[in-house]
Amino acid sequence: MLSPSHSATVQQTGCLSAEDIPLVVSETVSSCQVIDLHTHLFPPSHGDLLSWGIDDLLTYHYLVSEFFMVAPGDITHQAFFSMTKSEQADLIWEFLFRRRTPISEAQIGVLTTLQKLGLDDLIRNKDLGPIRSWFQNQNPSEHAENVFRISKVKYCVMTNIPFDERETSKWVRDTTSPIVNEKFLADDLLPQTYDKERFKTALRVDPLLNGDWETISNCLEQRGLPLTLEGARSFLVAWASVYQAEYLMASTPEIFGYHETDTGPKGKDKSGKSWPTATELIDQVMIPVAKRLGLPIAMKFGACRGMQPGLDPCGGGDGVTVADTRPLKKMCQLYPRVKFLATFLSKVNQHEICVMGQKFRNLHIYGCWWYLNNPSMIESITRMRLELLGTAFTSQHSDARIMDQLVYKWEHSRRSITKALVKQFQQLMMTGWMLTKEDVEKDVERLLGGAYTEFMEKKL
Ligand code: RAT
Ligand code: ZN
Repeated sequence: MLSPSHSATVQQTGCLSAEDIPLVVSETVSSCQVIDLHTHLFPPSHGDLLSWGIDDLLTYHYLVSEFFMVAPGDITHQAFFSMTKSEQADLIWEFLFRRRTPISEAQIGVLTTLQKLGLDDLIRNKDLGPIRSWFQNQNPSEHAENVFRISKVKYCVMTNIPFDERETSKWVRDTTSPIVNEKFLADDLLPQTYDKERFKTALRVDPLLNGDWETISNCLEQRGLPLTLEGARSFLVAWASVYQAEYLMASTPEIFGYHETDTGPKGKDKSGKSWPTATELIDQVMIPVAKRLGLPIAMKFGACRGMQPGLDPCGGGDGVTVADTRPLKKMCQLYPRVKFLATFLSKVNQHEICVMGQKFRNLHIYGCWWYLNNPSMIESITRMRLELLGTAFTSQHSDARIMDQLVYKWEHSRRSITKALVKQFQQLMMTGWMLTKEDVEKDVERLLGGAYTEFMEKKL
């Protein structure tokens, strides 16, 4: 809601004055429902796959990495990961929140989350016990809905990995349930009762981009499919239908080549025959499946997996690398009718990828991913994107792994997006352009999900 004085200005002229901009933009951004187009969340009906609550928040991999920077040397990675989750959380609380000022983005994020959940008094006492008790008293389904409401997330897209048995067991009865004629048998599908308006799905296909035929062929074998590229296509078609996927997605390995930059097969099978290359798996499996099902492909570039293997148990061992943008350029050129969504992890890649975003009608840039999901970087990257792309991009996705993280990731992102937009609108108004509150609402809605929907719906 606008404050009375600002409402008055708007009502008289229909147009905003330069002084109105900060408040109007901040109120519009903070009240707009967002589409969160990449998360690692699951519905409460998927039981232990859904992470939520204070112990999960505190043992999030960003915080585990930060803990090890300051923890005593005798707490080894091995010793830490053999503790219970609550013991790990206790240590992180002690070292990062009590002995030091919790000033990093991930640390402030925990506190913003608790504050927005209404736990201000408990934060003041810095006592983890009562915070833990509060979470223990929440019902997971009601809590998830509360988090959606507080963070104003209309829906989130999950990451659904057909190569991961822990996940597939929530959708299909057995690890050996067969795929016949590109389908699972109806009797093998487990009923899904979750709220499909809140949780959408995406089919994750990393082993294709990794050229990891071993993982793929093991899964084909389990499902009674031939160990061929055709078998791989049937596998993905069957899973896309189980999940009702909104898009295919993958992150690339650190060294990722495609066509002229592909370095060849990544291994051999037992008979000594080379595995298919990543290029073959992309061109002959991923692209044909995307075309056939009419699904876009979301790609994430620039993760450097396993930089610190000691942190791998919590998913925190990965680093960042400047990615080669040529493979994406090549895919956009070769397949102008296939839609690609892309995000890059390195700050260094951001300018290059903005320019690429202007050149290809089948490319949509989204989000400030992972190590970029920090206020200063979101603000500067969003500003650059506004300058180069107008509102034809998606400003953020949360990548939340813990349900409660939606609260802080969106609260903090909204603040940074507001700052970037205010500056850009002020530039616009210096030209004498008449801007209404409706214009601002339309632009904000685009940045927070509308541009994604427009891209998904547009005909190429
Ligand atoms: O952001 C993260 O939490 C990372 O660990 C990755 O999972 C990344 O988001 C990915 O999707 O690969
Ligand atoms: Zn992710």
